[in-house]
Parts: sequence; C-alpha cells; structure tokens
Amino acid sequence: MTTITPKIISRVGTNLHNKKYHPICLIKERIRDFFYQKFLNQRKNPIFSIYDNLNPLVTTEQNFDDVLVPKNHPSRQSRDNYYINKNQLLRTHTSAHQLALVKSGLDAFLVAGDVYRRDTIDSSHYPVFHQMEGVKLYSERELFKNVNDPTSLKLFENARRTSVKQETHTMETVKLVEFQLKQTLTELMEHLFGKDIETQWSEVYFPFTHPSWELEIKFQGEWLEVLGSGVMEQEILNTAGAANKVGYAFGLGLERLAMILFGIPDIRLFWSEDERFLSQFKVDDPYDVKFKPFSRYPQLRNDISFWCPDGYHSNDFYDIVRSIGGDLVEQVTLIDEFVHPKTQRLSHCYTVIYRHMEKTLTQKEVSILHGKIATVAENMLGIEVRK
Ligand code: FA5
Ligand code: MG
Repeated sequence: MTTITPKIISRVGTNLHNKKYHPICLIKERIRDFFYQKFLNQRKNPIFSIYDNLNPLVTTEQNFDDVLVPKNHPSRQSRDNYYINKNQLLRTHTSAHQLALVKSGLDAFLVAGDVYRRDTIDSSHYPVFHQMEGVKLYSERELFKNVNDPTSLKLFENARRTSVKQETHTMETVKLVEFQLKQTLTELMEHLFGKDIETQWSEVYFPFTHPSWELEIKFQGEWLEVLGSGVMEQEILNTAGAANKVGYAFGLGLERLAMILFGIPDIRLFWSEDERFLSQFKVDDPYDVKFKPFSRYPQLRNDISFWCPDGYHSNDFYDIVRSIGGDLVEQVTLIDEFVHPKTQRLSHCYTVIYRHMEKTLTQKEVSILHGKIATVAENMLGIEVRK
C-alpha cells in the first residue's frame, strides 16, 4: 500500500535544516537562538534543548495515536500521507515526537525536521517541508510565580470541557498558558522580522491542543499561515508521566518563515541547487540577507481533461504530475469537474502551469512532458484522457 514516489524518496535524508548556510538552516538557527536567549535557568544556561536529527520515518502510533488523532480521522488516509506500509509513514508533522520527548523527562524542547504531506502544489505548498516543534511545560509554582497570592490558584479542577478550556484545567491555567504562548511567539516574530510585521491570531482545532490558535503574517499582500499552536491536551502529559504539569506546544512552518525573512517568493526555490540561489546565503552575518530574485522565466499553461476511474482522488494525479514534472511544475489546479448525465462518469479538467526557474521553456519541451504525464496517469490510475 505504499504511496511514496521516487521523487519523495530522493528528498529523504537531504536534511536542508542541517545544511550550513541553507536558508532553512539559517532560520532554524535564528529561532533556536531566540529560545536560548529568552529562557535561562538560574545558572544562566538555556533551558530549551533542540533535536534536529530524529528519523522522519515514524509509526502511525507516533504520528497519530500519541497525539490523540482519532482512529478514523480523515488525516490518516493514504490520500494525504506517504505510507511505507500499514504501520509506518513519513511523519506529517514534528508533533510525532512530542510524547516520547516529554516521556524522557524534558520540560522545554524544540524539534526541527523534514515533514511529508500529499498536498496541492503552489508557491507556498510543497509535499516536503520543514517544521520546528516547541514544547514548554510549567509546574504550578512556575506558572503562577508572578501572581500576588500564588497559593490561591490551582492548575487543575474537575469540570466540563467547553469551547475555551479542557475539563481538567482551571480558567487561570488556560489564560496564563495562552498568555505565555502568544507572548513568546509574538516576541519570536519580532526577533525574526522586526516590529513592523503585520500579524493576526485566529482560533483553530487540533486534536492535541485545546484551545488552539494559528498565526498568520502579511506577506506580499496576502495572509500566510506560519504556525499552529495551543494548550497541550492534558491526556498527553498524563500518559507521558508529567501529570503535575501543564504546557503549550507549537509547530512552525520553516519554509514560510524563511520566505518572509529573506523575501523568497516561491517555496520550490529551497530545493534549488543553483549557485545563484545558494550563494546568496553564504554570508557570515545571516541577520542581513535579502534574496535578490534572478529573472523569472515565462509560464506555460497546458490543460488536461480525463474521465476518472472509481475511487479516483486528485492527490493521485498531483503525485504523478510532481514525480514526472518535478520542479518544472509550478501549479496544478482543478478547473472543471462534471458528471456525464448518461454514463454517470466523472470528468476532471486540470491546468498545469510549467515554469523553469533557470531558463525559458519551449512549448515543444512542455508538450513532451505533458504527454508523458497523461500516459503515466492512464497507465497508473486508469484515467481516460478526453481528446
Ligand atoms: C501542524 O502540523 C501541527 N502539528 C502544528 C501544531 C504543533 C499545533 C503543536 C499545535 C501544537 P499545520 O498542519 O497547520 O499544523 O502545519 C503547521 C505549519 O506548517 C503551517 O502553519 C504552515 O506554516 C506549515 N505548512 C503546512 N503545510 C505546508 C506545506 N504543504 N508546505 C509548506 N508549509 C506547510
Ligand atoms: Mg494549519
């Protein structure tokens, strides 16, 4: 049942986040430095530790069960994930390591790593990207240490779960953890981008945090989601042997943050081996880099329409486009969908936009590629191209 393509396999082990001078590594280092500077123990040592070498191949328990994703949750489907077999997949988020690290006794840690999702392709989505997870736990004393009469406040109570809190948390716990979380991440954004950046928080849902929030940043005129976060589900901490603590967790999208920081317009550039890209980051002061785009070459649009077989899903087609077209494909969009009134057959039409990052493509080159995509999709998916 593997859903992994050779293109994806070839990315495993690349570890852009550990490649000196790569922008993904630079942003990781800047975020790490912020946590090292902000959180010190009494001996002035950093309390956060960072893990950036954990294996991206994880079990379904790690990726889903450990973070309370329900057994039949849609996010487990093979259409969205790269499974190796029934029990193992390439992690879809760095949250897959939360439970084990808390279990090992840590109170404050960061995890940077490559993550994999069968996702749509555009300038801010790529099937392989990088996340940085952060977890910070608090004991009762630590959370309430700045309160006038700290002994009057409790971390836990036995109540009902509502839209604003978990059943075991007091309102004071939630509000203080939320405050710490949002203040820390807002300071992080100011550390990265300065005070002029436009941001907005909104409430979202994750199975492993409640309440939960995401943060968006204005980038090139549009809101770009850069992180998910929230108050950790107490059940995870209880299972991990940290039942007397509460905490927050967050997951940062490193490509998105690096795009904003360095002004990189397209997520595919992170995989470029072109020196015109890479050399721009080989500087001794990574706090003073702005990406200078090399000229962008023209786009070529080609459509394809076909009859879909039973059980067809667009992600199957996207994977084929990606493995054949590689980084020459800038975007794939479903532009038309209908069911034939007589035969009940489903028809999809997609526009594939091709663009080479380093030269002008000819329509002849693109036609060959486009034709190959059609042939492979016919053979592998059983679609029937409409002429
Ligand atoms: C998560 O992956 C959660 N695990 C984050 C989290 C951790 C929440 C801990 C609470 C506690 P999400 O799917 O939203 O959430 O991804 C997090 C970030 O990764 C997004 O905000 C975005 O910045 C980035 N991201 C998501 N999909 C892609 C993609 N296809 N390409 C590039 N970046 C992406
Ligand atoms: Mg999200």
